[in-house]
Amino acid sequence: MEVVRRVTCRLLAVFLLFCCVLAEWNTQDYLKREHTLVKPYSGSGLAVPQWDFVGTTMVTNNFVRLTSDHQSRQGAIWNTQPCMIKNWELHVQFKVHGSGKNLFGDGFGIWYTKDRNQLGPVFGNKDFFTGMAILFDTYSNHNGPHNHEHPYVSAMINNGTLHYDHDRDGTHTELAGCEAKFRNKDYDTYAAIRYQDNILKVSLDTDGKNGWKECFVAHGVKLPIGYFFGASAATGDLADNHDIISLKLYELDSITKKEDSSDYRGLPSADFFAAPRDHIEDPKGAFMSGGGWSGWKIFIIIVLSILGLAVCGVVGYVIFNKNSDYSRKRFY
Ligand SMILES: *[C@@H]1O[C@H](CO)[C@@H](O)[C@H](O)[C@H]1NC(C)=O
Ligand SMILES: [Ca+2]
Repeated sequence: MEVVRRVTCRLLAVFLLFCCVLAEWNTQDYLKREHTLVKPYSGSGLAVPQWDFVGTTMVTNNFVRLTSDHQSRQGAIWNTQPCMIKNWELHVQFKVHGSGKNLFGDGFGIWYTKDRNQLGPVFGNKDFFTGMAILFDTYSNHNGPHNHEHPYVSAMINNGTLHYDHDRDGTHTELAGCEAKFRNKDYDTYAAIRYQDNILKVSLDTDGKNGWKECFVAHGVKLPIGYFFGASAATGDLADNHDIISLKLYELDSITKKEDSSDYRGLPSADFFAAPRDHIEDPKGAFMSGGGWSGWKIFIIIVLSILGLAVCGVVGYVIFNKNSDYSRKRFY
């Protein structure tokens, strides 16, 4: 049995290595470097390639701090390259933390907008923006009864005419949202923003379970190509450290394939609000799960199946030989 074990282990090791290489190859293939911010941040010199820093933002070796835990700060980072990809998923690793136990704020935003580098009152970005905001609001400005707790994650689509109303926590302009306790965690916290076939889906990994949990889905969201990704944060009377650890943009395939050849160039808009639905646990790396059966996925499944069969075959063969050894022993 020693031989069986050794051969099986070795084969399994090769098999796993192969899987890892494939997985890595996939992810890297779809990762768009020009819209991605990962450690180490600075290239040669102090500048961070493809990203602008405005306001109170500062870079360290391990994080980009949009605001520190001090009052009245505004900071942002903006991608210098417009996004010409139609379907994408942005993975954000962030950390919001500070000394405040009950009083902290205000939160941060992830942006896909026409304008960039303009500081302002909407979590550090300008008001009356044109594009999409995913807002991570940690402080409840609402004095009346609440229909949700804070921190609260929500989306807002704007064609430049809507005002974000802090006094109502943006509730009357929000597309959809969910509560999420993402602050002061000692594990890593992530958000995934997927925009595919005019469907916006935000998932969170903020429970330390290494898995995506759906925050909301909104249908009929129209965003043009050519806008910019950014992240901003603000503190007011209340403060927090708002850190971005990484931003990774993956290109997705269209599932419906019904898209016309022309790219959408109109104003951002949203048809209707998402119906409330139950939270679904997605495996980590969810950006691959919703992509339909594209060619490379089928190819990988075939390769893995063949490898799996080969492993079974070899193990079976070795065991069979062992058994015939035993039967031979019995006869002679
Ligand atoms: C902009 O959005 C507002 C609110 O959704 C809407 O009433 C208005 O018609 C839009 N304007 C344009 C030019 O699309
Ligand atoms: Ca608020």
